[in-house]
Amino acid sequence: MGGPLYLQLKRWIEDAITRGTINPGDALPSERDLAQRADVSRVTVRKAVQQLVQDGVLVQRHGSGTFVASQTQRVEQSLSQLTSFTEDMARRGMAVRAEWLDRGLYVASPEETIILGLAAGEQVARIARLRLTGDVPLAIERASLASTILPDPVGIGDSLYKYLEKFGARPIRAIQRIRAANIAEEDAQLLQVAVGSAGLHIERTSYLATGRVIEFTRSIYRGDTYDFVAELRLGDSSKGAKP
Ligand code: 16G
Repeated sequence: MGGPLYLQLKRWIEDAITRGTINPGDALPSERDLAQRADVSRVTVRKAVQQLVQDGVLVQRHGSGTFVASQTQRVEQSLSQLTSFTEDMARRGMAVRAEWLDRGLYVASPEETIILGLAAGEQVARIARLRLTGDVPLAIERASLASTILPDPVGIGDSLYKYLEKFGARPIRAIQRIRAANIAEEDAQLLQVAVGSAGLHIERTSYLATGRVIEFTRSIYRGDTYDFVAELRLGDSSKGAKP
């Protein structure tokens, strides 16, 4: 094999994972061990490992070492049910967690003011989360809600919908718009995918029974982990047609 040493080592580690010599979840041998086995310097090992972490092949956990990333299972989400991320994952028996990227009260943007039906100058609660199952990041969700509904964005706990439910403010209807997107640099890093990878950009506007908009969320989902599934039925215009 040719090319710089760290790239050769990187390929060697990738091959070991493909062959099953080391498996998802396994700890990578120590830097010193790898350097000895491959007869390269520790700097070379570090460089190869850094690249593999960037590519999402390896994950580093502070204090416990470097591991082979879990293989991403594709997740199917129905497009006809208004469910929360936590519920979707619980139904599949998958452990779910969130890493907070932002939560706080801000002066609403003109777009938020219009969509959420706020008064001019009113504050908005913004929550941004990286959603993961185990170590695998699936999506980034950035939600805006009226500050009257969510005066304390820090207090929501694990699930936004569970929190809203407590106050009788869980949405009962939503409009969701989905389009293809190439994942930009900052988001790609959070989602552990290469910059420009395929993703799904989703906007959800959710409503209360009264018709009031309760949530406006922009999300970016990894294209390699999510399938959105819709059930289609024969429309009204065909009523009366013979089966
Ligand atoms: C879903 C929704 C998101 C909502 C979240 C609440 C999509 C594309 N997005 O992920 O709009 O805010 O669920 O989840 O489905 P939580 O109750 O677990 O916080």
